[in-house]
Amino acid sequence: MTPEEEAESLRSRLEQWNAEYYRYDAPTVTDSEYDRSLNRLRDLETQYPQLLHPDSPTQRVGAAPLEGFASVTHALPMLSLDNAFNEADLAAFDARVRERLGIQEVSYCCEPKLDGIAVSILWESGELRQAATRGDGTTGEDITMNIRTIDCIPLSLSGHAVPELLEVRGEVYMPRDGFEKFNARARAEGTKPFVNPRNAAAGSLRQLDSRITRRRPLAFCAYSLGRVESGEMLPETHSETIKMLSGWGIPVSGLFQVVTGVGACENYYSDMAKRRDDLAFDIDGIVYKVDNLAQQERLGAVSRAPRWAVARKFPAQEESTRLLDVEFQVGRTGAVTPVARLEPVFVGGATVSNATLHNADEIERLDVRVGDMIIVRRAGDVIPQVAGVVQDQRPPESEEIVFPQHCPACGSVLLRQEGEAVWRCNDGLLCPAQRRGALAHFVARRAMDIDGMGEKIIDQLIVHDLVGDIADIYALTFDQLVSLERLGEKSALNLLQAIEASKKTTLAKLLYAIGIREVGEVTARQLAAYFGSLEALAGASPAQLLEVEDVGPVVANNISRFFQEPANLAIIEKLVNAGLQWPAIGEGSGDGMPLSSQTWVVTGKLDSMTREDAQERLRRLGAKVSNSVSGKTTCLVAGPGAGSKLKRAQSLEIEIIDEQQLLARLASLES
Ligand code: D41
Repeated sequence: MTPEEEAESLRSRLEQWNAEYYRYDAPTVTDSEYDRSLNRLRDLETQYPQLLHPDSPTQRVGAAPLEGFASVTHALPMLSLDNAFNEADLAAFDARVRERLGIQEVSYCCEPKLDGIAVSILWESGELRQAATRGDGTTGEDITMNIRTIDCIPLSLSGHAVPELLEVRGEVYMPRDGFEKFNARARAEGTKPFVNPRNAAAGSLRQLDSRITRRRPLAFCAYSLGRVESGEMLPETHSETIKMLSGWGIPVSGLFQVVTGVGACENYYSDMAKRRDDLAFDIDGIVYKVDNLAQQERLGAVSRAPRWAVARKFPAQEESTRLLDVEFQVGRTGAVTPVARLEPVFVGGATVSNATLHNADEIERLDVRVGDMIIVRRAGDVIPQVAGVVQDQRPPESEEIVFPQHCPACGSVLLRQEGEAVWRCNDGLLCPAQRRGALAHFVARRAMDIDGMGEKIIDQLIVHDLVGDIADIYALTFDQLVSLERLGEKSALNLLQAIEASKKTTLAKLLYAIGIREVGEVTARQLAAYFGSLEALAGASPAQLLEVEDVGPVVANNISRFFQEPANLAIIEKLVNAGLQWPAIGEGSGDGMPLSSQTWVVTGKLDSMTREDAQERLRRLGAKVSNSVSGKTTCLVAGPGAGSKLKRAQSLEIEIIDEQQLLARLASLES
């Protein structure tokens, strides 16, 4: 291939991918593959300047507006960001900045690069007037109605000296939990899930009907100023500007940090790379900005990107690899999940060789076959999943994936309930796979916390028929345990001790551990607090169950059916006879505890313990722990990374403490 031919082929491929990415929210390649091709084209164009076309994909970003939205011309263009792909690129950026400014060391504002959609929002006299997508940087689409539906964006600004006209640029994104919930619902209802949170945000903003956008869990984070008219003197640095915006009620990242020198920039990068998985939203890198605005001015911009900013990307969270095979796993509720076996690939900081395909509908929706090149996505602590198929790389020998009609573990016929996407084995504890899942769930740390009973031991207990149900764990003897492979006398004794210790538990933990379908930890706690005793819960009518916070008709029905099933009642009786006990939760039992009648919220990252541990310790002191800040909140514990909850607590003037203060209080109260 001549350089001309290669450039031409790269150009048309990139155009195609670009259109798919920006206009239809349906990427067929990974970002890293896109970047590789774009870089190759850029290299060719640098080497052979005669190959450079004005309409080359290297010369623009985004695509022209779609029909249906009015277009908006940005008074100040919305610039794009240059990329630094490694430490050397970043060092070169810093060297250029220092040379142009003629100074030894530069202060940079480091901020996470949110993986969302860039928008511009305009407030006039403090009222939200207009919002537009970035589009091609010069012209975007009027999405005012859609932006107005996003809860965290203030419709009117508050605070001191709000300018007559204020235009703010920022990123609209979908936090991970909202994305997971949205997709889980889409999968259960058999509608189309989104490939990743970025596409979800793009697709949501592109709705012509803003009532649809309203139902999407979107958020916003400001990253720079656009036009400003009148008002008081503006700050001299980018970081002060961001703080000023925050003071008017506009959401900003709590994670930015001003540092001096490129070494400190690297430290920030590795720090955030480590914390990336714990954040509530996807970030795809770090943006470094010269903090001093006068220095920014002197540096200026070249071809639509400022010379004073650069984005350093993290390793990709999506990669393409080969689908080698599909296996079907049976979970503790009997749900059959197709699991993709993959050619191992490094993605999102780990080597991945398995990914979920969710269910039969998803296989059909993706139109995936064994042998295909697929796109695997791994973000945060979410299970890796097959997010797409590279259809034009399908090999001729690819094979259709046939969903089984019988349970791969016990052979019983699989059934699918009306309106559900999931096929299930309905043999309950008669199915070894379900028995295994039930046991693993029961002994887990957050359930009965039986240390030392790992999957290998559980498998052996099932194979040797030593446990039929979860209650049989309490009848295990020393002789039975030492007879298992790879379990010495010492380990067997330790395991027996752990089993014994687990008998002292709480009602909430027991309710979670027995595995009522869709009763997670939070619901279990609410049920325990509401009913106070197992007897009261077991005798509750569906109507009474619906009174409990978060319990809807489906969960109420699951609970009430669970306690009508004689086999379940027999297991509970066996557990009680084995000596399981939990403190009674009498009426007003919280009284007299140091934090009773208080409501606490914990947000952001903690260093010395997990958020869950902090919540547990607060609960033990009698506090009610909630996930959202409201007028009823007594105190907010905010670690680094706290976002909207912190803002809300500030605006409601609720007490806010950090981890050190929390530790001090716990220490004084826990005696
Ligand atoms: O978080 C982001 N995605 C982000 C994007 C950010 N933190 N800062 C940004 N800063 C800029 C400049 C320097 C041009 C004001 C950006 C973007 N631009 C940007 N986002 C999409 C295109 C450009």
